[in-house]
Amino acid sequence: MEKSQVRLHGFWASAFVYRVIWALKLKGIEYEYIEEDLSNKSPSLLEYNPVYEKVPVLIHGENAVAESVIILQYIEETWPDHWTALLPTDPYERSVARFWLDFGRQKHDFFAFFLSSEEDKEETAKQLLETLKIIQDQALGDNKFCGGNKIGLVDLSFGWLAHWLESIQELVGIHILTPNNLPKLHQWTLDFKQEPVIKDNHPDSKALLAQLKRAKMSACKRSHSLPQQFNSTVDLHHMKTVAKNLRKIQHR
Ligand SMILES: N[C@@H](CCC(=O)N[C@@H](CS)C(=O)NCC(=O)O)C(=O)O
Repeated sequence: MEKSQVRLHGFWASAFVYRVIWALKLKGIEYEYIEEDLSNKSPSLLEYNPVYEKVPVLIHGENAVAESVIILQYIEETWPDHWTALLPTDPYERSVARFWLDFGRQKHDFFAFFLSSEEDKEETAKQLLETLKIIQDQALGDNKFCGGNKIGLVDLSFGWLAHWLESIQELVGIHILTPNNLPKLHQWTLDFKQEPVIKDNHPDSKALLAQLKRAKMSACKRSHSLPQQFNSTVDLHHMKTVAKNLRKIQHR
């Protein structure tokens, strides 16, 4: 396979981008990585993802694929037998994996926790804990990984729990994903981080923490009322607005 056939537009601190990097590396797919300056996006990124204008975008030959979870499935379907399978072959088990991929897309407690203020951080932490319990009890169960004994697309999609949540917990000052609160999910993060491809490919934790701090401060400066929107009845519209504002200022 020609290296130039596969290209990935990304950003170094993005958990969405890392999902794709991990999938490509686990599959042994060679690719060219293009780092984007998100405050000054390349014409190619705007051309390849004109609707959302976000990374990651995967270019395969003449085709551009956007949205991390869709890219993950594209990779699996394009190279099903390359090195390792990342989705079950059984249609029902595959549908279960897709359910969890979709679940991750629908949940926004992570952003609420990240952007929480002193006043509402306990409440957002509680909400996030509920979501993590569902992931632990229903998606992971008694398995080592969500896909059974080996890592799969669902694990990759929850990869933000491993490095990003650690930094965010430090930033907010509340630790949710502890061995006491979530013993199995905590063990999952340790196992996940031990996988060679994950171990070798993640953002530097200090740089990530600094980046997240900058992003949160800018978001809060931009809108005084912002953190108050994340109360127990977090509303998706607000979340989307906040996430959009956050992304705009994130890379200044
Ligand atoms: N739902 C998208 C989210 C991607 C996303 O939010 N990417 C951010 C970087 S972490 C981005 O490109 N932001 C630039 C912008 O919104 O202008 C996915 O799963 O790929």
